[in-house]
Amino acid sequence: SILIIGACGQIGTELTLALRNTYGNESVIASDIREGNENLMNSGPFEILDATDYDALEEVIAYYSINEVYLMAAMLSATAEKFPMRAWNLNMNSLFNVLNLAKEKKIDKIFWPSSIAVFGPNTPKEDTSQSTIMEPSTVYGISKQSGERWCDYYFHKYGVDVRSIRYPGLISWKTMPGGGTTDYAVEIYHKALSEGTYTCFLKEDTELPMMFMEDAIKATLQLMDAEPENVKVRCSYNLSAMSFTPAQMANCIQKHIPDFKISYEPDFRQAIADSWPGSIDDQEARRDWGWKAEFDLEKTTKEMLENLAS
Ligand code: VAH
Repeated sequence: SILIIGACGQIGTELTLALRNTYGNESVIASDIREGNENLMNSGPFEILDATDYDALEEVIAYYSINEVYLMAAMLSATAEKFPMRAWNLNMNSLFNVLNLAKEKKIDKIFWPSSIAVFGPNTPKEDTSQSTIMEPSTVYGISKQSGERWCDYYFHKYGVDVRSIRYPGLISWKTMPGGGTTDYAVEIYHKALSEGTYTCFLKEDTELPMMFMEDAIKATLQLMDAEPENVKVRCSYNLSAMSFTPAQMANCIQKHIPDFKISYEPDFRQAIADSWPGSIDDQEARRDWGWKAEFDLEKTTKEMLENLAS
């Protein structure tokens, strides 16, 4: 059976529901440091679990005969800048726990999320390639870059089948993001509907790679279902769907809500966003396991506004 660690987070919640739809509720165990939303809590087994507690994790793995783990627990970029050592502890020790359980053959397969945050200020910013200069300047980015190196090491040294995706900013209507720099791209839709205005914490011309959650979940399941020999990248796959600026997003929303107004008050998250690429080249994911995005900004905006308004 499958264990999702961090099942109550922005990705974890939707991943849990998608996995339960695919494999059946009882085969997918959700776990997190706190309880999740009603939909998640009522759809299958749940365990309170601290991802940094090796013994507790080993117990859950044994109790439910877990053979696959999705490790979605992490502290994201903005919050990690406020609590560097707590972020490092959570992001790294949770990963070591899962990698070591797999090394001991107690888990067969792992999914672990990386991020475009692994790229830094001197990474080429347009169509950023899979292997390029990578000097992340955020705690979160350093933890994701280190995590990628460890995943690659455990695969080559111990044969651990760990698979990973460098997610762009993710946009969903079912869950709220928590402590990220791309969170404006979710908040803007809620505010457009509730107040007709939004004050954006990034500058209007800040271009960032983004993806609708449905595409991100589809990619995750596609990568996990791929034949092992086709998974040629074992640090983490670049993945791309769309790139846009807050101004472009506001224009797209105004096609649906003509009176919507946006203003800009950049905060500390501007420096984080400025260190990341504007667009990503994901040719390896397309080559190795047939990746293809469905949602562009227009389709995403339509989906978000329709579902949030209903
Ligand atoms: C963050 N949403 O903002 C996450 C993600 C690429 C961004 O890593 O930190």
